[in-house]
Amino acid sequence: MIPGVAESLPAPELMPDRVYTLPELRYPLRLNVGAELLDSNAEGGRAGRPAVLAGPRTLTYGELAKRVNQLCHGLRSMGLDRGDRVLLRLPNVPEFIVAWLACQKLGIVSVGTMPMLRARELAYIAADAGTRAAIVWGALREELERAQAQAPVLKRLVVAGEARPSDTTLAGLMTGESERFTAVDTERDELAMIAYTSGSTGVPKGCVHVHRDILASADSYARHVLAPSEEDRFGGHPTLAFTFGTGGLLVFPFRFGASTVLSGPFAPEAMLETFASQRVTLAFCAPTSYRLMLGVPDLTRRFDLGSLRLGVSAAEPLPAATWEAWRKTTGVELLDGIGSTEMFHIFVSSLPGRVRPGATGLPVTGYDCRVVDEAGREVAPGQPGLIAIKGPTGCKYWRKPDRQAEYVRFGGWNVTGDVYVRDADGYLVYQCRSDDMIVSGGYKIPGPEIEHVLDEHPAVAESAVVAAPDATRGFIVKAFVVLAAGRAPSAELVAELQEHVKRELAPYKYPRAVEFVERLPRTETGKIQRFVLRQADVIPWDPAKRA
Ligand code: 3UK
Repeated sequence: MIPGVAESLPAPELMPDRVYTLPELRYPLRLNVGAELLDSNAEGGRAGRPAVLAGPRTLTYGELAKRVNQLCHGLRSMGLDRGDRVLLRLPNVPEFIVAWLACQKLGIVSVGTMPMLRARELAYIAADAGTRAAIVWGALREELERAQAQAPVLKRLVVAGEARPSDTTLAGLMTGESERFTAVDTERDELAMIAYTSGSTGVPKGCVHVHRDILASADSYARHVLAPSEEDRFGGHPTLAFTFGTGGLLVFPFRFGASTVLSGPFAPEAMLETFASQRVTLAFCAPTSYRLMLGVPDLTRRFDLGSLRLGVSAAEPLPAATWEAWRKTTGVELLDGIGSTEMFHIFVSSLPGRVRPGATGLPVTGYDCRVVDEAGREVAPGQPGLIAIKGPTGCKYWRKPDRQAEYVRFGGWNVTGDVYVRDADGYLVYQCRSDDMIVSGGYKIPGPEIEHVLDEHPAVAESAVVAAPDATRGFIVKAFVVLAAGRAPSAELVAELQEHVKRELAPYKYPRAVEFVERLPRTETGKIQRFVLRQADVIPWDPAKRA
């Protein structure tokens, strides 16, 4: 046990430098992650302790448990039960946490979706996961209602927040008498959640997590890197629907009886204000956000960050310059960590007091990590290769037998598509992506998905989308567009194409730069040479050739 860390279900004692599979952690086979995170606190002496802080609202573990239990009865009364999939479309509000925990206690598989997703993206997820019902935040209902037309499986909506008289509401489902609900004991490999990742080819993949592997992430990464106590307050901006947020703002705080601080959409000053006023101790943000916060004038004079003990940085690489600037300004150490939706959370991380700025860090206790070539052979230190990891969490896909087979082919190693170099001391240094995924401000944007949507526009003959370097966001989406016959480039057309993408896809995916070209560079076999476009060595648009 770590002193000061209270756990109902004891965390497995992990030896350093040894990889563990999930069975080797020896969790009871029949457990429920909802009960472990909620009931163990509410019934284990923490009923009066704060669980969720959101602006002026505070929910203690006792109050949270009461709401969750009432919702369990309410969802059952609607005919939803164990094994059903339910889509969640809510911002970071307490209702998200209530809904997620109720799903877990019932054995319902929660399918979190990012608030920015558009109808076609939501319809894909609803159809793929087979979600019969959704719990939706009133202000976010419109895109989901449009998605229903394309995904007939999604029949029922439960509305939280602002609702209409004819709606089935979350509050209405929580009016039952009974404030107790015994969580179902799940079977060994019973699903807890499906988290969708933007696949590099543009087809999202459902990553499956079972009840035990969610706890495993808390007991490996959070416990060994962050060593939380019940006094900690976890805060930050990642959406609860993204496993970075599900872990950092729900699973980890509750696993250690601590509190989570929820806040509205990210804005630099508002985030700093929340850190200061809610006395956040552990921050979870993307590097772009730390950089934007550093741009706030007089930040340390205006915001007292004295409670912050560590900042976790993930979703994209943390440059040494950002690490140093944050440390110099705030005195707080940032811990870079690479995680993924497949792995649930971080598997290679910097450690407090042992940070090497510019390096992601070392494998998290419980995980093993290699840098390999295309054939899976380990490369020498100092040589670039694909990062491959193994541990208690990892690649389990929802109805994607090909991907599953690939995972097996790699002998249980998870290959994320990131190129790394391991230095002589074992520190892992991020280089780049090995595919067409664009990482911008921590968002994952598959180039081919944007091309597909651009090509639907009548002014576009064809397009190619790549990552272009950007001082704030790391990279931005840049589109090279060949126009349809009779169309000419203009600033208005750039804006129109950008609006088209924002309407069809989550707005963060839109191309911030658009360049019109005569043709796209291709190989002899006709494949677009994106590396040429990345070097911007392109054939410019030439009206003379267009006559
Ligand atoms: C990239 C990083 C360099 C990398 C995530 C923490 O980002 C998360 O999950 P996604 O599925 O994307 C995974 C990909 O993101 N990446 C993430 N962290 C870093 N690249 N340095 C980093 N520190 O390309 C990776 O393959 O969206 C992050 C926890 C949970 C998560 N789901």
